[in-house]
Amino acid sequence: MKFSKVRGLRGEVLVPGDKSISHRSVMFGAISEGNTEIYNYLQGADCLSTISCFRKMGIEIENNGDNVTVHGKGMRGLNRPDCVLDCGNSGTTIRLISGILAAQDFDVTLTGDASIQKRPMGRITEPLSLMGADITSVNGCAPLRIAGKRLHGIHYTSKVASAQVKSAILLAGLYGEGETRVTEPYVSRNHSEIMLKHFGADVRAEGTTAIVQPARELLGNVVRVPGDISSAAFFICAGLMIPNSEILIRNVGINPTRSGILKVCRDMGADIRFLNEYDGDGEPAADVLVKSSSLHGTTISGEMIPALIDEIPVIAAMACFAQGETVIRDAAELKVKESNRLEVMVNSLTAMGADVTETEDGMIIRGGNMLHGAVIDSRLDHRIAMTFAVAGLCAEGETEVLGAECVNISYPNFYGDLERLMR
Ligand code: SPQ
Repeated sequence: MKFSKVRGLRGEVLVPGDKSISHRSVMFGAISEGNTEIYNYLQGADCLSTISCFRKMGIEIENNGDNVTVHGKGMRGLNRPDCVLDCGNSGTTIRLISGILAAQDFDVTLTGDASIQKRPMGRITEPLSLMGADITSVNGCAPLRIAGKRLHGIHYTSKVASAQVKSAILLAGLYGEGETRVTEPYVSRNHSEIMLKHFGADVRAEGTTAIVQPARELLGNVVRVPGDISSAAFFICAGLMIPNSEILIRNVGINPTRSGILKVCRDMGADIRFLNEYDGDGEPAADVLVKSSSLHGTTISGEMIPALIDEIPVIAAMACFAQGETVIRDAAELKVKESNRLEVMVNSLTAMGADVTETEDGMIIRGGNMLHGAVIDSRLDHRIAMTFAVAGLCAEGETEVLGAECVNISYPNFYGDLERLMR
């Protein structure tokens, strides 16, 4: 798909439902008693993989476009699937489901696409094994073979701040004997803690430690999924960096453990305002108004990183249009996402004429150079494809994004929504 310079982006956009919250609503609904009604469920390929896995374990799930009903069968109601569970491209699906399956009374195999088969699974198999799970992997990667076992609680200290690791352990902890604690270096997104509480589990946080008690049952509930800030990020950054732009992005989730991008943009001099703020069952949301802004460089590191980990590619592109230097540190996790997002960003921005240097755990971007069009290989990574669609709108000449269709993972209508704003 090809992109070239626009005169501005103007109008309103309603981004699709949050991917992390959508996954969790189906998973937690499936192991709850009674029905879970989900509004604004993300119809991206990753969340459809989660639905498909639970259907294969005997859970009836009605998917009527945006709204999904899960007919939960309780914590012990899953059936042994008669095939391998395919998690597609979704790290969240394979890692969180593993926490649930480790405690069932059947064996199962989980796998996914070529990218999933390269992503590290030792980060979940190690703590789950310490809880008594029986999981075998292929050199620390999928396919994962899980033989359900009786589990017990642990206090696990994770080297990485990862919501997927934390959530897998908490889910296993619901089934374990005794309390389970997970301590992270920094707090990662807390959607599991919020939603498990909403479904009746005893979960709490103490600093960077999440604590869960074993549960006898969870109760199905209503989940209203806010718009995904990781999808909104492309419009936020595009609106700020493309002159003559003004975009209102409606119903964006602004949970503080996810909304680090807003702080960083404001630190860079961005004009961003909230028009309506509201609290949706513990997951706050707002309409976000962004206007073209004169940006300057900043430093992003430490505890800020987990709150904007998936937004770093588009923030890096935006930093090319900011005056001065932007330093991104402590972001080595980007190397183990759908692609090595550090390497791909540095190489692709350099191909467009940016002044970027890769470091051990991040990059340094010296902004202010005009970018020019290039052919960019998305590596079938949805965040990379959307980042370079946006970069292509303010570069000189034409930018071609290869594998552009991979946006269907998290934002199937992305290009249509972007086009409607173009002036
Ligand atoms: O689900 P997946 O493939 O891991 O998706 C990504 C993404 O960019 O959409 C990461 F590649 O988001 C992760 C995120 O990076 C989703 C997630 C979650 O829902 O719990 C947590 C983050 O991953 P991690 O490894 O930091 O826990």
